Amino acid sequence: MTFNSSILIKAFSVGTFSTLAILASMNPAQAFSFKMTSGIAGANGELNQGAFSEFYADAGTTTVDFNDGKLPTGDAFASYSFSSTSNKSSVRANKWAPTYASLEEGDSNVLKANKNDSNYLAVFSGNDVIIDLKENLNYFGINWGAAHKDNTYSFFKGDTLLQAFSTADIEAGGGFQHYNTAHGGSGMGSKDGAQGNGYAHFYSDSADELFDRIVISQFGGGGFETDNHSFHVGSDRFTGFEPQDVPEPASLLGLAAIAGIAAAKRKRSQSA
Ligand SMILES: [Ca+2]
Ligand SMILES: [Ca+2]
Repeated sequence: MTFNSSILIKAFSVGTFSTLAILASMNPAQAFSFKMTSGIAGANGELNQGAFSEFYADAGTTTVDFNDGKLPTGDAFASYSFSSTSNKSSVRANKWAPTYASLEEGDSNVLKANKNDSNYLAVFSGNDVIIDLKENLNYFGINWGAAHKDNTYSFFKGDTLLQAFSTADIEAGGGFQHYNTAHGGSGMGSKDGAQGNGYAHFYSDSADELFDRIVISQFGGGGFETDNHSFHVGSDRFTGFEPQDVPEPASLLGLAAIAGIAAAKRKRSQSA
């Protein structure tokens, strides 16, 4: 069975306020925090593999770099699957790959995006990627690149949606770490004709927000490009950063995105 999120969003946008009230109750305040950083270069100093998490070498951390051209499935610690068989979303390599930026030689103020030559994950509308984890996590980090409006992450514990984040949350939180001038871009997630990139960290502020499933979605045009996913197991809050307040996902489209994901999950449950 295929799932068309755009139809659901359209239906939702003319929907009822009672639906909004239900969604609000699904989204407890300040469940998670996020932080955008530069990330770090590859383990041997490689600049052309995108950005990695500053925590990737820590105990209890698993990192997926997609460099073998496939998604980990089956018994993998992080098992990836698609919400539909449309084949729009995939592991690939091209100029849109998320980038790591280093300081321009001889200039301590100018960040230069280094082209990522490796495979990465691209997600498109109607073909979500679902990541099921073997254990509870308190941290998920990604090199987020070529940002578009409504790139969306949703964090679940079992079937309960804990929180979702989209491009608008990053913009509200200060924007992306750098804007890659190697290719054009406009609209949310872009600045001065260049698209946002950086290493985004999402983490639990308490033991009540541990998660074991992540859904990666794009709503609308453009793709959602990411690389170097890092997962950290935990039984309490993530201690790598101090807790901080995060703006609630405020836009109607943000809520519609959550509704679409919830509906997709119900469909999967029914067909399972
Ligand atoms: Ca890669
Ligand atoms: Ca994109």
